[in-house]
Amino acid sequence: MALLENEIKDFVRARGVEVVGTAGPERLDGPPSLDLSYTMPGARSVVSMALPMDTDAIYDFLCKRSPAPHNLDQFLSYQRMQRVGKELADFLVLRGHRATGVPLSADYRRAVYVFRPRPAFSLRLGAMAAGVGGQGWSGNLKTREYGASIYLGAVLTDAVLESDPVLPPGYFIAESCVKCKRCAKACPSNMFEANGEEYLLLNGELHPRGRRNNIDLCHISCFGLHGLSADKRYSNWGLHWIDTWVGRRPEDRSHLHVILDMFKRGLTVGDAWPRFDVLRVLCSKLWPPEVLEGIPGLEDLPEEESERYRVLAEFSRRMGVTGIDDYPIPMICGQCALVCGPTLQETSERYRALAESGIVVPGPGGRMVRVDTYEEAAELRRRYPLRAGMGAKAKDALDSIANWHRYYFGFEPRSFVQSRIYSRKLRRAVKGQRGMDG
Ligand code: B12
Repeated sequence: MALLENEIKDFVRARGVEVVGTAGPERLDGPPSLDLSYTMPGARSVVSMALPMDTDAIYDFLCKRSPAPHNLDQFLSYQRMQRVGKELADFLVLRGHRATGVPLSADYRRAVYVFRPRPAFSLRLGAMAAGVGGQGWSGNLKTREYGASIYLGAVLTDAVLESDPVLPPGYFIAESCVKCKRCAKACPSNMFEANGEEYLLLNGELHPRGRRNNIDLCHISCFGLHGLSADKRYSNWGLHWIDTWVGRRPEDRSHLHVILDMFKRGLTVGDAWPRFDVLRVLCSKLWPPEVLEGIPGLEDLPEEESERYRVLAEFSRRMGVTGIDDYPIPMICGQCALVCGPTLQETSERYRALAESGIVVPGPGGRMVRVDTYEEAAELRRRYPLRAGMGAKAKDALDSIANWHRYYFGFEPRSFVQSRIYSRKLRRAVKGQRGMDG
């Protein structure tokens, strides 16, 4: 490996990010969101980095003890990744190159249907190209070191970097996912199937993953609009249910029904925009040190749940987001990634923790209460309904419409053309493979 690549890795590892890889221009033939020039004109290479999620915080989350440690872990880790990205970009500039850190989420391309987000640059695809990991059954990027429970970051540069070796297509699927698929069981809205594959085309190779039913289902559970599993045995940390989905397989509903249900629920909860906005502002930039001043680390997080919420609400407020102070928990799902550990044994332990964790619903004073059965949860929901006032609902509906329009709505000819070309190549490759399979 050449000198600059080694320097980059030493630089990143010295800042505590152990898993790092590079991909040069010959490795970047794939879906449109692998086009580096969309984010940085003239970029030729990507440096991909992965940080592990905190394991104790994952267990607190999955066991329904508290969602606060995992949320704080995400807040701090995303900022840490932004900082390492910025420092690495500055380092490359000092070496005479151009370079930029990539936003860590919510940097979507403009689209007519804004809720099927296409990132400007896909960190998962970058990580696959740079040999940091491979696609797991859930579509999450999986690493040998930590499984899929990771945060990804990347720096793009005009330097031509030597590429690291990649994992062969289907590496994790064959090695562990076929025996496991706990991720599919951990998704409350059944966004993807435990059986049936689909493919991603990267550098001429087809990478398998679980067939997706409908990506809107992922938004519905990840943004807390419906958090109850179809078998009514466990939930995520979301506040709401879509009543007509209870006890049903949401994936059996048509796409149009799912969209209508998503709008009906999302536009009446009263705090949908600030819940998304925290993620947007957290992931889009490196905040100045004042924002983190006095915010405890995970090990110093107070024991009392309301105190923990105060810490998270304060963090959000310093980033300019208000309106979710009573329950400042933006990351309420992601269970497909959280259960996926570095070994099959760890994954099955995490899944067991989730499957036996029961259901959380808002109880007295809106505080989340954990119960064992669906009947108890349904009774609490009847006794303590969460109802936003008309004013809050109207304001939030207007904020949501205005801001999704402002940041994400539009038509981009370039993305449209790239997408058509990629789709055609993918169809051909899949047909070719089926032909070879006989
Ligand atoms: C959009 C998004 C979401 C959405 C949608 C999730 C999804 N499944 O796509 C929501 C908000 C629901 C979400 C949820 C979660 N996310 Co998220 N999310 C992203 C984001 C911004 C882009 C994901 C992505 O790469 N999509 C594009 C491609 C790869 O997805 P695709 O649909 O499979 O692509 C196909 C087509 O769309 C097409 N295509 C690709 N690009 C383009 C572009 C255009 C224009 C067109 C037309 C087509 C097209 O080709 C592809 C293959 O055929 C990334 C950050 C980033 N910038 O990369 C984080 C990211 C993927 N999320 C992450 C995480 C951790 C989560 C959660 C666990 C929640 C949490 N705790 O944070 C869950 C996991 C859900 C899941 N199973 O994926 C991590 C992933 C870690 C990992 N191990 O992979 C990332 C990388 C953020 C980070 N910085 O770490 N996420």
